[in-house]
Amino acid sequence: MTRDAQARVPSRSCQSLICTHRGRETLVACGRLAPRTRWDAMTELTSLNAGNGGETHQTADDDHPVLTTNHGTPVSDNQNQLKAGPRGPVLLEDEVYREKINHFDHERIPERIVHARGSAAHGYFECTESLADITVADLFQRKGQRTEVFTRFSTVAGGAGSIDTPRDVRGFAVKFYTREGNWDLVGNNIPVFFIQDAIKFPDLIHAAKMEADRGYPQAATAHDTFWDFISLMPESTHMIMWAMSDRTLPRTFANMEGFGVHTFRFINKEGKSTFVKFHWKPKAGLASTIWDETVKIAGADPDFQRRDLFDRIGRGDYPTWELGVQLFDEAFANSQPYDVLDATKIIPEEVLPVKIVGRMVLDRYPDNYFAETEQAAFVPSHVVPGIGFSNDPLLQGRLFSYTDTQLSRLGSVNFHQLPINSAKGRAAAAGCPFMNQQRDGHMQMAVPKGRANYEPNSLAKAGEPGGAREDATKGYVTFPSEEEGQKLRIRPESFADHYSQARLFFRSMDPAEQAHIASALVFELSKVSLEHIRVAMLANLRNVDEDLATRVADGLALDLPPASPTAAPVQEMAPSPALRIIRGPLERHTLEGRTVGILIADGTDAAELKSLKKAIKAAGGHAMTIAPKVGKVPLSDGSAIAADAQLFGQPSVTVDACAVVLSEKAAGKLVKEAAAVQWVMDAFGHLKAIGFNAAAKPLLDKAGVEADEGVTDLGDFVEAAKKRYWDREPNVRTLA
Ligand code: HDD
Repeated sequence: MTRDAQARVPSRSCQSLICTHRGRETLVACGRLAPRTRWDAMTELTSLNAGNGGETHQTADDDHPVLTTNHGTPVSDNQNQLKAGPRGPVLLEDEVYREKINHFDHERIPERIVHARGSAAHGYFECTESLADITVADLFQRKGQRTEVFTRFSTVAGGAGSIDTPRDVRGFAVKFYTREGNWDLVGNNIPVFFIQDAIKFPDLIHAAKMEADRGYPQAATAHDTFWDFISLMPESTHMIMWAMSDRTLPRTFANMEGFGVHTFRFINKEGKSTFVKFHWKPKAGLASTIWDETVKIAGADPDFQRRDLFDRIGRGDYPTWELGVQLFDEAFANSQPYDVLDATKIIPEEVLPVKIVGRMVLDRYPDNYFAETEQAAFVPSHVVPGIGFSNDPLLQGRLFSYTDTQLSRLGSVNFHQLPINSAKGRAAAAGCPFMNQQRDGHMQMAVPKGRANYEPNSLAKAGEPGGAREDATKGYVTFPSEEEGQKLRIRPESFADHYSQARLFFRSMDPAEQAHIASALVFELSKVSLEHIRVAMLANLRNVDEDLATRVADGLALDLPPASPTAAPVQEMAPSPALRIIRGPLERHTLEGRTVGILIADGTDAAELKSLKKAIKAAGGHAMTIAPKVGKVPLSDGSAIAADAQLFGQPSVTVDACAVVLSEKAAGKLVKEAAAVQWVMDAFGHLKAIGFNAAAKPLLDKAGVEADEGVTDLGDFVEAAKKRYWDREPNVRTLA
């Protein structure tokens, strides 16, 4: 009898009671509860619920401490509300129930207005090259010095419950718990931004997120309001080139670069300032997905990237990045054909090389998503001695916004006391995360002793604690840059060039990447319902590159409009091959950290499977067996293994390379199984290596796999599996 059925059974004359004991249910015999007095009945209920009659009941024991309320009162029954009689009304005095539900009702906090969907991990930063002559920042002083970090990756536009793989910029926020306080480097996986001045940020985000009246699209940028805003903000054109490129389709978090975006300052012990731009370079290399693959991943596994982060850390394949800096002075800045204070510009690496000064290893995932990932507050104005800001107006605007948003998100000026935000590097070094005379406020966790809640005071002279004092020698010193000028709301002329670097980016790309950009623009603008917006975008694209504009116009079946007017002449800049993913300096041909899916079924050759798995492991890869039935796959030698995943739940989009190892009989069956045919077809269409044994050939034929360099027998497969086959692309899809 189900619980529902039982609950309906009791009649007035024959009461039955359901007790839940460790998830099991017992029907208490009718008649046993005939109450003598209310108190007797309560006592009896309690004893019944507390495990009479040999029923297993949850009790505090060596494995389980005593359950208590939030105020520490031990709880005797966590299964039933307090009632007046077994079938009577619930009593208001039930504090155990009220406290539990009251807490539950308030479990959610407002999600981040942007970057709501994210995943994070703990790790460390290690200085590999001292920067002691450039900055006093403690974490860069000594080679080998380690600093704890917490790093959160995010999408920008979607809500917390959206998907991991929309076409979107990814946040790349690092909190360094240095011995001199927390430094938050709150960057993205793209080195430029949409706008030059922070006052436009609310407009950008309103236009990018779901449309105000209809509440969709979630996470996607392919819609009217986004492209309307972009078409009217030519300064966003460089960022749009990046956003339409494969950069916004990262394979995993571990395969992304990160950038501080703005120009910052380092300040050394002589008080000298050096401008700096920060770069994170992934050890696993840059890798992206193909649009069709991305769309399918979103359906197959909306949590693909956060799962990968956890899996990698679980396997010991710790995501690792090198930290690089571009260092320059005022003279260099003045010699460039753009303004280093303009966040829509890069300094090409070919012009100013990136110097590697450290590495970050993420080796521990959070214990609790809410307490750590959700409550982490990243605040770009949180810097430490030796690090300062430039006058970039986007950066300056950000310095206000982030503290402000934490007040509504986390609800208190004391958000710095939450464990994830607490300055634990300083606590370890100086014995205390913070020392000052700020007091009280919502959710104050500290219990400061004494009366020194003001400064200066002379209480120490009377033997009382006097509290902390400033220290002009060790404290944070702002770089004393000289500033003067009229108060104006104006954009400098040096910010007027909106197209030269967009052109630089597009022309630096590999032809395959250029085709992806053109195709992405066609896709996105095809989803725009207002034709004048498409036309306005085409007019802007003509200033980037005629060929690009023509390809997009052709894909939209529109005539090319005249180019839009430019505020400054478009300059020809030398291409920067360092910007490429495909055939670029960070493309890695390797199996390290990557997953190879092996499709197996009844009768798969045990020896072939064993040697393939061994070879994948030897190459640093992770082998995942995938079968129509997950529990038990009988192999050719009479043995059987459990598969790692089931065919329908693990389409080939979720793995990096694909092997098919089947018996003739199983292949004969699988040619009639759409999921198996699609598994192979997608692997081919997504330009992945496919290794197969002879018996699997009919499945490859059914999937339309054509012979090429990436389609091999099992012997050559592991080597072939280390890369994607970009040359195959024109054979499998039409690109703009
Ligand atoms: Fe921002 C969050 C990155 C411009 C206002 N931003 C946020 C996060 C990242 C960035 C990675 C998520 C941090 C986390 O994981 O909690 N934002 C950037 C970059 C920008 C940028 C790289 C330009 C270079 N942002 C920007 C501007 C403003 C904001 C110009 C406002 C003037 N950003 C916010 C915010 C958020 C935020 C509303 C939302 C949640 C939060 O701060 O803590 O305040």
